[in-house]
Parts: sequence; structure tokens; C-alpha cells
Amino acid sequence: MQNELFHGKLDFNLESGWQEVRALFVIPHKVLILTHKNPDGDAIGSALGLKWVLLKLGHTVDIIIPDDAPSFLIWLPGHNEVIVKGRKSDQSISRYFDECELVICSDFNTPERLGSLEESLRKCVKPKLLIDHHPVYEQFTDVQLIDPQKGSASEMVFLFLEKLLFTELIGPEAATCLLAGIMTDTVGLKVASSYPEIYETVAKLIRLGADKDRIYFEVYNMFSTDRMRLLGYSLEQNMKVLPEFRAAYIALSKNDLKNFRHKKGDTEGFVNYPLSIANVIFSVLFTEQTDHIKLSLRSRGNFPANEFAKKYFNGGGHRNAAGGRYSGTLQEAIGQFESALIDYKELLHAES
Ligand SMILES: [Mn+2]
Repeated sequence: MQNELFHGKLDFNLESGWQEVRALFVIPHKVLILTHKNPDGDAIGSALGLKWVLLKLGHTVDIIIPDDAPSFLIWLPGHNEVIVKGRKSDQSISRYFDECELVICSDFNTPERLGSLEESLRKCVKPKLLIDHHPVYEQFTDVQLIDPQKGSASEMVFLFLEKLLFTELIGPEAATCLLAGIMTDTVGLKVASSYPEIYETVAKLIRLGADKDRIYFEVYNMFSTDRMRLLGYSLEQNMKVLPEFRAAYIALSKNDLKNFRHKKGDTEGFVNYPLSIANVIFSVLFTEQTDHIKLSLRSRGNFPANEFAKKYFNGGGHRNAAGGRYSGTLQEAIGQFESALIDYKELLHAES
């Protein structure tokens, strides 16, 4: 592969670079697709959607993820062939990096989001392409295609394929994976989706065979009884509303999770519920992990959840959806959160 072909930024609105990238993809290569730890529907959906199309172009494609996908995603076409780092020897993982000819990163804006795969990516000297919808502060790939205005990386992948004139290679499997990514990252087209183009993409994907009803059913209506009861407990016993800050939080200890036989992905989406309360515009879910406290942050309007997460909880993300972490106890994390709210009180009240 000619590395020199492969440098710079791609932009949907500009023509530069696209021909070179297309030329790269019409010749079969060994491609490695990577996506972030704690993979969500967009991570898995964008990776799988891309894989299905690259297979049709004759590429050899492997997807490696740092850790398992939650159970509500395992039905996605092709998921059974996704390689999970934690389930393989380090040796076999490094072989994938050694043998591939091109690395595609999807749905993450810093190698840190790869967790245990971070080092492998940083060391890898193969040409790298990033497709993402997060703002990127550190360029870590040769080529990047970024649009923070888009609701999901899966939508970016669709537009990427369309721009490369590969739309007709998107079959029902790829279309379903990409639509699953779009639907999950926008919480069923409720957030980050107030622009007309997203519905054009959704329409095209449905025309290409995406099974929208199945996505909705598998993602939203497949709660285990334990998960449903954990949600009830979280809202009834565990949610604290702070009207003076227009904020609310849920804090789940390891014990809480154990009591409800918590499985990966069970708390997915819980953070959105407090935002349904009138006058609450900022919601945080704390979950106690083995060695740190994990935070999910959601906001409405212009309140910058990402900035808040970055400033106080080593995190980041989008304005309305961010993540963070805290080293210390659950109580200390909540304490830090409550005092940080004081700094943001004015901003929280400025929001209409
Ligand atoms: Mn995403």
C-alpha cells in the first residue's frame, strides 16, 4: 500500500482526497477495524456496517473491540465474528495488527478510548483512517473524517460509503447495523438528530433493507426482569433531584449492582430518565466499578456536559452526552459533583 496517498482530512463538502481513498478501497486489502471500550450500539453498528461493505469489495476484514458488547447488541448481523481483546492472547492480538494493511478507527476521538488496545494502536505503523463524530483534539490517524454535527459514527460511515460510490454494496445486514448505530446514539432519534439529512440517511437505509422494527425491539424491549427492577430501584430509591441546580443524579454502588445480578449494559440509558423531569437539564449516572467510579453525563440544550466531564471527571464527549471517571469512593465522586455544580449554577439557570 502506498502510504503517501494517505494523509490529511476528508470533508464531505470538499472533493480533495476522496479519489485517493476510493482507489485504496477498490483494491482488496487486509483491514482491521477498531472501536472503543464499553462498546455501544454506534461503536458496534458502525464497525459491522463498514465490515459488511468492505467484504463485498473483496477485503479481508477483522473487527477488534477491547471488551464485550452489551447483550442487547449481540443479535446484530456479524457480531459473532467480532474479536474481543479480553478473550484472546496478547500474541494473537498483535498478529492482527502486524498482518493488517490498513486500520480504520470508528466512533472514538482519542486512542485512550481503546483501553487495553491503546498501545497496540499507538505502536501500529500501518496507514490509519478515523471516521468519527466527536471533536478530535489529538490527530492519531493519517486520514480523518470528522463531523461533530452528526448524531453518530454510523451515519458518518454511511455518508463515507455514499461518497465513495459504494451505496449499492450496502445490503440489509450493513443497513441494519448502521441504522442500529444511528438509532442508539440518538436515543431513538430523540437527541442529536434535529437536522434533515439524518432522516434522508434513515430513509435510504430502510430502502436498502434495514430492519428498523427489529432494531427497536431488540434494543429497547429486551430488558431482563433484573434490569427492569434495577431501573425501578434506581429511580425510586436512588435518584436525587437537585432543583436548585436543575440537575439530578443516580448513584449505583457495586452492592446495588450485585443485588440485581447486573450484567454489562444493564444500566445503559438509565441516565436519560431524569431528563424527563420538568426543569431538570443535567443528569448524571454514577456506577461504582472495581477500581474507579464511572460517570455518564447527559444534558439538554446548550449546557456543556463534555466540558463539565473534562474539567472535573477526566472525561469528555459531546455537549449533551459525555462520560467521565473518578478515582475514589462513590461518596467522594458525588461530593465532587455537588461542589462542581456550584461553579456551574449560573450556566444551568441560563438555559431556557
Ligand atoms: Mn457514537
